[in-house]
Amino acid sequence: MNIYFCGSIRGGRQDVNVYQRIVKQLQKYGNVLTEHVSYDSLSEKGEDAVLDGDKAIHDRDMEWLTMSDVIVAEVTQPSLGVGYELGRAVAMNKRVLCLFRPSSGKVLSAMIRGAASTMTDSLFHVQDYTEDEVESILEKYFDSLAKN
Ligand code: 6IA
Repeated sequence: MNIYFCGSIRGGRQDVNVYQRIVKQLQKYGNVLTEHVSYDSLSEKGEDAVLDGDKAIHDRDMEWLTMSDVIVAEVTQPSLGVGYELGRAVAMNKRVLCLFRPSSGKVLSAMIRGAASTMTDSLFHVQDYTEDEVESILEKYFDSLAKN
């Protein structure tokens, strides 16, 4: 299974430790195409040094998004790029799980929360969680995918 993980880069890297915990767990279920989003070494400013530039990043990420079977996004730290990826994923009829931590004190965008449905067969889900629940929530989600 190809898994596309989304997390904030230029939107701010303060949640990188949570991204690492999520990616580590996701790797138990499939091939995480975007493992680099969880790298400590990737800073919100450093990307400017990339030789091929932003167009290459965008085009490669869209290719990976197209190849992916499921998209998991950590959406607590707002990011234009993550919002864009989610919109494109919905347009491609992809299965999406958004993870949000209410303990951050932030309020999730209505365009993300409002895109979700509580129906179990819905493709787009938003799950509130605490950091300690990362493993159990992902286990439950991927178990349910395996059954359907
Ligand atoms: O607007 P943001 O930068 O916060 O958007 C973050 C999202 O866009 C992530 O979920 C990524 O999938 C994607 N994204 C943004 N910048 C990059 C990037 N930069 N590489 C890959 N995906 C990106 C260069 C990093 C490279 C040196 C390893």
